[in-house]
Amino acid sequence: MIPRFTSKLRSEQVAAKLGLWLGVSFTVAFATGLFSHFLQHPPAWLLWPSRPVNLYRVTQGLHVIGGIATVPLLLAKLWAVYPKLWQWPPLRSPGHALERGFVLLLVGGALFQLVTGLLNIAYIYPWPFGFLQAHYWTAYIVYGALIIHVANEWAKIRKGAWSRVEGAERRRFLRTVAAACGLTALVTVGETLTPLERLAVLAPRDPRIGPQGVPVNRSAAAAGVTGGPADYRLLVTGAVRTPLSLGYADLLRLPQHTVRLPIACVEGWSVTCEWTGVRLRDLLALAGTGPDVLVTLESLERVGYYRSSEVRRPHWNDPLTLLALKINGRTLDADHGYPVRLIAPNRPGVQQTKWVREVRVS
Ligand SMILES: Nc1nc2c(c(=O)[nH]1)N[C@H]1C(S)=C(S)[C@@H](COP(=O)(O)O)O[C@H]1N2
Ligand SMILES: [Mo]
Repeated sequence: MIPRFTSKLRSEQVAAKLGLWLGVSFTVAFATGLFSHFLQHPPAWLLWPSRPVNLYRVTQGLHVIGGIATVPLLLAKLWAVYPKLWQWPPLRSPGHALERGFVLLLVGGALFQLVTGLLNIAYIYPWPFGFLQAHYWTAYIVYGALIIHVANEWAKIRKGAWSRVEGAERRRFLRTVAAACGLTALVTVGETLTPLERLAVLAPRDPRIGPQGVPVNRSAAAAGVTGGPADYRLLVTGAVRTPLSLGYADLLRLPQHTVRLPIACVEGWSVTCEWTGVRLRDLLALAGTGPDVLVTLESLERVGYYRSSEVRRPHWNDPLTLLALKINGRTLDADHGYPVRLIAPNRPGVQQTKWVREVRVS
């Protein structure tokens, strides 16, 4: 039997408004998501700039906080259009069947993106597939289906999305949804917007909790990194005139610079710290390298996705890019990459390699 839907809050206009907001949110998520992906997997010809310093912090904050805040919005939209599931006959024509197929893809894909995104930042991985691949490819499916949906519904969107909604209860309903989204953002955004950090009660990361007041994703113990500075050597190898092998004390004797840069994790949290250490470009100059080299950093960590990272010219040449020895004036904690870690502007956290052992030039 087909259920009867009696709520007066539902209307084409309400659905169109919610759809418009979702369209904006999904566009932001898609754009910032692609930015993050291609920052981490750039084609050979692509040189991302190292400035603005906080660009990645902002785009990834938008991606994650925006995604979290979209949850109430998507639920409201699904509630508003849910009676359509029961339309009869379910398929009127091949064209109608195709249209419904795309809606199914859109709804399924949108739910998939939000659920996998939320679980990922909560460090829960109850699935057999790789999060990155699945979240990345589903984004194209969802956004493609969204464009088709907008084209199919254009007449209703034009009529309903921009005009004032009829009915005081419906306007109140929409205001409530907007408030729910705003509140969700407000209690999470503190994980990246430091002045609001005390409000970040729902955020999976409190930006104040961790060794030296800075969060850690992978600890030294988890990465299997041990050993003191006595046997530590930083190697500069590859396409250099003079390969280097520097001890911890040698590094401390090189010119030290202090910079303020954020760690901006792909999971959305970020914190600005004051870092002190040796400029990567000074080290490269000491070893003698060409002007257009590619630098690969290798960590003391033996296995793990983020044990190595590439640094292209805009980043290694930036005077803010350091092989840091100190954080906020104190020797790095083992969990923050002691003895040496990379810190560079406009760069995802996963590429801020900790426990650097080798600087390989090619
Ligand atoms: N060698 C190594 N470096 C690493 C990681 C790692 O797993 N291994 N994690 C990265 C990630 S995901 C982030 S967000 C930053 C966090 O730096 P922090 O632990 O000092 O805050 O380190 C990065 N550097
Ligand atoms: Mo991260």
